[in-house]
Amino acid sequence: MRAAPTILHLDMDAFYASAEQAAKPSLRGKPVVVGGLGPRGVVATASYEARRFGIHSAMPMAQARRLAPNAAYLVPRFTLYRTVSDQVMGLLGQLSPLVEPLSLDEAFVDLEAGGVADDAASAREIGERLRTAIRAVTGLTGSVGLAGSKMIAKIASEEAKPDGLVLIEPGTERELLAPMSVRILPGVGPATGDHLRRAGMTTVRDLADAGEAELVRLLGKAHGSSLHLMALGYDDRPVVAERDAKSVSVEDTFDVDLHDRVRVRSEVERLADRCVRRLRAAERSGRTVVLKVRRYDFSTLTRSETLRGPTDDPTVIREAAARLLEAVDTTGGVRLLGVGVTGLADYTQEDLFAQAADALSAAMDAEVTEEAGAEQGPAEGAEEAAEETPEQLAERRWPSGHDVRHETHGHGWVQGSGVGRVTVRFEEPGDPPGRVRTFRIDDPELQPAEPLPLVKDPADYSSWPANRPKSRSGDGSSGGESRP
Ligand code: DCP
Ligand code: MG
Repeated sequence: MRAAPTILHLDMDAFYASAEQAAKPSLRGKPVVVGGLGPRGVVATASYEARRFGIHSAMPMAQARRLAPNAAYLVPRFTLYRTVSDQVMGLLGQLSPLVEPLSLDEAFVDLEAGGVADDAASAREIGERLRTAIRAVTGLTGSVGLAGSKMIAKIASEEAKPDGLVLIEPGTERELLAPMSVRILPGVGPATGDHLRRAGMTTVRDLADAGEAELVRLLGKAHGSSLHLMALGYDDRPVVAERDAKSVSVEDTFDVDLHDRVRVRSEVERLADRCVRRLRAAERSGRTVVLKVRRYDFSTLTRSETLRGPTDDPTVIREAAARLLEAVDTTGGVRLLGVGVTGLADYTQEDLFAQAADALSAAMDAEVTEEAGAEQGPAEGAEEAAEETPEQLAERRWPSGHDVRHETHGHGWVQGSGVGRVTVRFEEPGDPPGRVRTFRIDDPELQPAEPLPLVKDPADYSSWPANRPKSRSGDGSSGGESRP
């Protein structure tokens, strides 16, 4: 625990939904639900407008549709969210070498280690400037918590939501936590929460009063002791940067489950390459390659292979991941894939001969895979189409919410599709709401398109935070209020 509130926790507000609202001007201020639209679909997130109807993450999509039939329902677009996430993480990386990302939209930053804050006043100023920078660069809002520990900083950012900043002065943690539900503490899920409630403990104060011995009796040694420390506001965990982490991993959830084995293989390859880029950026190498597969039924398995020595060689890691995939049955469909490297070291100690041999065989394999991929893609599509209804065909070809480009009308997004028809709204980020037009689903002038940047002409934050960037497009005024 430190004496100054220099641990920062950032969490973007309604992240996927806000990104969609920024991309689609007509959805600003409207209920938007992002998630799986199929029969097994669940809500990934809902805009704050949709949350007023009671919609929240992990709710079945069918239930959300009953609660808010008129909300916009969109499938996730992970490429867009990752681009925004990279921009946000880039800004954080300029504040401190110690940035610990927890997910696409969430990270801890050690401001003291970055030399940008050493007391409450300087921490608050950096927190506000960060919120301004995020808004200027991404067009989205994020909430900031500042405290003397990770646990309290995370609770603070939750209190700050949406679009705010909360700073908790060190020394006041216990008092702050006391009236809160036990569920606020990390590691207390619904089951532990129930267990504690049956023992008469609902608030953090109850836990602190119960004492360590009682909590250990209820929950076991490890969990009981750590919960007792947390109830007292005590949390000494350091912010761990990727370069000091024990592992580096990347993963992707797919908009629709992958069935085609060739596609699954090529996705694993792509993830392996992305993992290597992260590994190299952190100047690390690792010895154990891990493959993670979540199947259509949410069953998740991980497989790992340990190499002779640490490596950061893309072909070696790609090959290991591919071997691990061979042992996994993916016939029912794949929802998520991940590739990671653990057992990290700061150096590479590779059997050079083995590496060269691996590289050669991988290069030969890569050619084969590419050819097979080119053949397989359309064939599989055609096979599936035979079993699809016209509505499903239209939805698969033109997924709701995806970007399109029309030769005459310009950039737009799919608002919906039905039998033989697709409805497109033509608008771009930063524009006023645009007009809707309907086309035949095979209109040759209509093509799928890549997402556009959410901010057309972003301010230059490359030397941030040392110098304030020149004021441009609203920068300099803090977006939204901050609470004490
Ligand atoms: N997410 C998901 N499934 C979940 C929870 C979240 O796919 N069960 C995705 C969608 C979210 C993103 O992760 O936009 C970030 O998760 P958060 O918990 O931070 O939720 P939001 O950013 O959407 O909202 P909040 O403003 O409460 O942070
Ligand atoms: Mg969030």
